[in-house]
Amino acid sequence: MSTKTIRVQADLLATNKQVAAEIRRELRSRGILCVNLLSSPGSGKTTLLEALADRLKDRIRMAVIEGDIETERDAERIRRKGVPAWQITTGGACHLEARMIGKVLGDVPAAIDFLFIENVGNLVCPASYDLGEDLRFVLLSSPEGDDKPAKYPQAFLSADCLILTKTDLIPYLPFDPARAAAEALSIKPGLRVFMVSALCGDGMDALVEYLVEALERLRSGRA
Ligand SMILES: Nc1nc2c(ncn2[C@@H]2O[C@H](COP(=O)(O)OP(=O)(O)OP(=O)(O)O)[C@@H](O)[C@H]2O)c(=O)[nH]1
Ligand SMILES: [Mg+2]
Repeated sequence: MSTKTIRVQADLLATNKQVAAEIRRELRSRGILCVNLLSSPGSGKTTLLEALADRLKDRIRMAVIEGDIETERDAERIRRKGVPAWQITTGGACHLEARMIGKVLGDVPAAIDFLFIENVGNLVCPASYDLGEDLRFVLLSSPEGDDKPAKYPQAFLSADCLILTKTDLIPYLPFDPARAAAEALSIKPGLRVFMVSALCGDGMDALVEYLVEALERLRSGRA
């Protein structure tokens, strides 16, 4: 990579960081907890959000910003749950950037508790872009293999929580959740680990409890 390319990349990330900081300030002033979901395509991000919508409804208000290269499909899935959702289509870019979130932010209702951002399915590029979130979740599904944290370290290093998804499939796969968690923890000590089957509901209560506690901390200024 040439020095010029490296400089342009560094400038881009610095600008992104500034915009992300403004978004974070704005959302915190509204008392909204923002969570950025990262994973490979198909790890279960939208299914997890659908399951959260089912569990949080009548109790907690959420909204979702969806990121994909093409189609409105994920936003449509979320809207079918009665949750407001906006679709950002990047037209080829493999990650969301803070300025894209900034464009949608004005439409997000003030009276919500959680804003979830589903990043473009990709375990590499999204890790470098702060979107103004308070929490970053990295998802790893059992069919992907338990060797992925060391192969894609930045995603795990930048995350607050590791969500091991599709745990209902573990009996049929050579996937060792303890190995995946230990490898991720060796990259990012202190990472919170959850094991979830969004389809069956296993592990969802613990995740919801964690989110609600994080919201309470944010609102009491202890975030
Ligand atoms: N068995 C099982 N399948 C699941 C689970 N969660 C998601 N899936 C399936 O995995 C597939 C992909 O799920 P999505 O939620 O669309 O994955 P995604 O991460 O949002 O995918 P992209 O948006 O394309 O990156 C779907 O066929 C889901 O039904 C789970 O807990 N168990
Ligand atoms: Mg999705």
